[in-house]
Amino acid sequence: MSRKRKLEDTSAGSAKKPATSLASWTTVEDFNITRCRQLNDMHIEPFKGPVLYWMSRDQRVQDNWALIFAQKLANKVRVPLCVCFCLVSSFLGATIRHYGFMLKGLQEELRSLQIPFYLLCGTAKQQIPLFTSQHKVSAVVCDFAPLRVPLQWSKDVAGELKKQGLPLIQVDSHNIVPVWEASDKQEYAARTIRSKLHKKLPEYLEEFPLVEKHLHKQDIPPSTDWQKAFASLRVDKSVGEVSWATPGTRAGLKKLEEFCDKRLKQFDAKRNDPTSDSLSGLSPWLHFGQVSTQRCIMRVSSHKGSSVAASVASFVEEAFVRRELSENFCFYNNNYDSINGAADWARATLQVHCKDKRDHVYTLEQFENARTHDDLWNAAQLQMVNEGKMHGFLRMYWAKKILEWSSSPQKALEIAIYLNDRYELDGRDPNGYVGCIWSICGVHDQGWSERPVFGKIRYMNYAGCCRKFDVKKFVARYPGSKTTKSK
Ligand code: FAD
Ligand code: FO1
Repeated sequence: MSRKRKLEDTSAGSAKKPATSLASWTTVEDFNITRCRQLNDMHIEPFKGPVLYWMSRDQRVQDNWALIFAQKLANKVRVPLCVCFCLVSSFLGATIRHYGFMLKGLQEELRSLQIPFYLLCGTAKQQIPLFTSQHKVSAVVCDFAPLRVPLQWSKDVAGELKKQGLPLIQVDSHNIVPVWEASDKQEYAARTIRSKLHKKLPEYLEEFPLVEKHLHKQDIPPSTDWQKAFASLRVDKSVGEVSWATPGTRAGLKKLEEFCDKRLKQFDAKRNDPTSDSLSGLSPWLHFGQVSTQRCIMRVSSHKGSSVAASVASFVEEAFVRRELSENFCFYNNNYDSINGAADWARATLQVHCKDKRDHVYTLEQFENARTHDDLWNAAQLQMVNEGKMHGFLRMYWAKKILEWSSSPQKALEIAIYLNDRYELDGRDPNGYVGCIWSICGVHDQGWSERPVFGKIRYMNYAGCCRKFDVKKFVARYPGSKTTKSK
C-alpha cells in the first residue's frame, strides 16, 4: 500500500484556510513522505520566502528525492526554491583528491532551472541561519547521511532554525529504502536485512519525477565564488587528484552506461578478479551523490536475459543489500569506526588473541609506503594511493593483513580507516567503515575456525588469492610492490 498522500487544496483563494499546521509538509502532492523525517517541530508558513534545499550528501539535481520534495513543497506553498551547499574547510581527513572531485562535480548547473545555487563557505550551523534570515526562507529541506559528523550538522541546524521558527525536513535521498523504514534496529547480517529491503523495494523503487524549471522566481542572484571556495580549503594537497574519473553527474551516468554495455555481463563471474576490469567503477560518483544508486539499480535491472541475470542479481546484492546494510550499521551503531562497535563474540576472540606472536609488525608509515614483505598487499596499497580506488576483493585481503601485521586489533582498525579515508576517492563513507570493521572485527560475518591473532575472525591468505586470480599479473602492474618474496 503506497503511503503517498494527495494534495490538500491550499491554492490561493481556496475556501479552506491554507494549511499551516505541522501536517502541511506531509501532504505534499504525490510524494512518499516516509522518505522524510522532521528534525524540529516547527510549522511552515505558505506564501512567505523561498524553500531552501541544503545540499550536502546528494550532490546532484535530478534523481534527488530531497530536491524533488523541496520543489514540490515550494510549489505547494507557492514560493521560490533555492539550493545551498556549506563548504567546510576540512572533513575527516579529506585531501585535495576528494575536494577537487567534489567541487568540480558541484559546478554542474542549476541555473537553467531558475533554481539559484549558493556555495557558502563555513559550517552549516553558522551559514544556514544567516542565509535563512537574509533570504526570509520559509522552510529548509536537507538530505541524509548516517555518520556522526553529518548527523551532528543536521541536529545543530535543526536547533538554530527552531530559534527562527523554521522547519527542517530531512529526506533520505541516498538509499532506495529510507534507513528508518528499512529497519528500526541494527541488523545482524545481510541475511537479516535482505528480505526486509526486498519487501519494501517495490514501494520505493519508483521512477523519479523530474526537477523542473521553477515557476516562482527568486529575485536574488546566486553566488558561487569557486576561486574563493578552493582558497578556503585547509586540506592536504600531497594526495593528488585522480585522472581516470571525471567528476560530475554527466560523467558518472556515462560510467554507468559504459558498465552496462561493457562489463555487466561478466560482473558476477569476474568481480572478485582484480586483474579483470569487471567492476562498475561507480563508487566515487555514488559516494559524492553525483549519481543516485537507485538510478544505477534501475538501469542495471532493465537488462534482461539469461546472459546477464546472475550479474544483475549480484549487482543488486552489492549496491542495494550490502550498501544499505552499511547505512543501517552506521545509523544504529555509533561505534561504527571502533572496536567497541563489534559484536561481543568478536571483541572477546580478538582480546584472547591480542597478545599472540605476530610474524610481522608494521608501522603506519611502512603500511602507507607499501613496504611490507607481501608483494600483493603492497600492490593493492599502491593501487589505492596512485589511483584512489583499490579493487573491492583486495580491500578485504588488505584490511585483514593489517589486522595480522599490527600490534593490536584497535591499532589495525585505526590504520585501515586512516589509509582508506586518506586515499580512497570513495572514502569517508558508511561502506568504508563497515568494510574495515567487517574485515577486522567480523561485523555482519560469522565466527570461523580459531587461529592465532585472528581468533575466530574470517582469515584470508596469499595462497587463497593465488587460487582465485593471477596474483603475479596483478603485482606486475605495480613495480614498486616487489619484495624478496616476489619471484
Ligand atoms: P562494484 O563492485 O561495482 O559495486 C557497485 C556498488 O555497490 C559500489 O559502488 C558500492 O556502493 C556497492 N558495494 C559494492 N561492494 C560493497 C560492499 N562490500 N559493501 C557495501 N557496498 C558495496 N566502499 C565505499 O564506497 N567506500 C569505501 O571507503 C570503501 N572501503 C572499503 C574498505 C574495505 C576494507 C572493504 C572490504 C570494502 C570497502 N568498500 C568501500 C566496499 C567496496 O569494496 C566498494 O564499494 C567497491 O569496491 C567500490 O567499487 P565499485 O563501485 O567499482 O564496486
Ligand atoms: N559535505 C558538506 O556538506 N560539505 C563539505 O564541505 C563536505 C566535504 C566533503 C569532503 C570529502 C567527502 O568525502 C565528503 C564531504 N562532505 C561534505 C560530506 C558528504 O556530503 C557526505 O555527507 C559524507 O561523505 C557521508 O557520506
